[in-house]
Amino acid sequence: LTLITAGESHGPGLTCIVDGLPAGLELDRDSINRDMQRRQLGHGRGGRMKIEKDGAEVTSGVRHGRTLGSAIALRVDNRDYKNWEERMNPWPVEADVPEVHLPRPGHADLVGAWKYNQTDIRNVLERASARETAARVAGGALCKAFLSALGVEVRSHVVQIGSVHAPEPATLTLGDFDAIDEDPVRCLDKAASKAMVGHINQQRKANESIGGVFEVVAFGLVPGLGSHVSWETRLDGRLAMAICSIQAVKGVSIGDAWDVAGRPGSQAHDEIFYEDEHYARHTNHSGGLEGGMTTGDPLLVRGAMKPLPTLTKPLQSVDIATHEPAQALRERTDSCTVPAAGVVGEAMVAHVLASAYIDKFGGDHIDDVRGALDAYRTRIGWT
Ligand code: EPS
Repeated sequence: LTLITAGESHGPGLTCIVDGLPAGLELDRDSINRDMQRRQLGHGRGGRMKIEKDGAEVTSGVRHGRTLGSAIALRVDNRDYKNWEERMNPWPVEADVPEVHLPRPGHADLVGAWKYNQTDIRNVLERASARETAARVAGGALCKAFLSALGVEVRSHVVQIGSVHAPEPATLTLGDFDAIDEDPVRCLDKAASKAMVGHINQQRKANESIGGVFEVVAFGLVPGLGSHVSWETRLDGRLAMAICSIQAVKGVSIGDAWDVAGRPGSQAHDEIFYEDEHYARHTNHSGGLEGGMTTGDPLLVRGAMKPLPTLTKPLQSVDIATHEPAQALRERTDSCTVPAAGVVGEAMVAHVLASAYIDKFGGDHIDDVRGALDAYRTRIGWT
């Protein structure tokens, strides 16, 4: 299942192509657009989000609300393009467009300019921008629709913003997430949420940007997605890549990862029981993955996001045209995007899981996938 994106932050628009979904899958336009809007939410967003009202237009691969089995293309317009038509026009313009020469520490600016032989950093930063995640979320919404049809639901929440941590919930259920998007930082704990909002306000006033940690949770997975037999089919690795590929994410963890590293083995694993003719676990330290395969328990994946590299009080840098010391590029920016990154994390996890279902159950039509899944569930007694 491939998901590719194209598009620059202030160009005419973004495109996502998803290829490999079975035919006959029912899609709902509103739920795709709901995800597009959820990605725009969160306390700490900047001026750009007042301009964009994201929605995804399907231009191929779908007819009368059902997939055709062919590649699906989604178009997301950049409303802001009207303010950037000269600077970002795909074709030559009369106007004299100034180049950007001041790389931001922490951004792709400097290395991208070296690597792609650019004198104008804008030729790098436009694609490196996290605006690209709007296209991922559009494609991810299709993966989520496929997973939903197989009984899998993917959610996310924020567990840390800057120095403020939410208390660790003992267990999570799907119902816990019903009102998550109504919270200003998409946090499940009200007191922590309030402290997070306060922290963002305080740091923003100090011209700082703020990072944090989000968690993606998937419910309803069948055991045995992914595989232990070769490194590239281990689901832990695929999820880590998917999460770490999100702009500004520097770390990923699965289950109690960093905590179990410091515990003795007797407190690190999930003991196996047989109750009411079913296998059962009373803990989920593994985050729903053993041997690179899903266990059938909720999948728990976290992404750690660094503070955004565009600062309203810029850091020390160098002008790449003159090599003179200078302050880094100062652009309009968000101060905190961890709540939005959680929504992007859902899309990325949904893509990895949808791929794993297709790898295991194949199917040109959604009914074939369901048939193969049901037969497997019956065989392993997972009912
Ligand atoms: C971004 C900078 C800001 C963000 C943008 C990512 O945009 P601008 O430079 O236009 O103010 O708002 O994110 C989005 C536009 C988005 O849709 O998420 C950056 O430099 O990465």
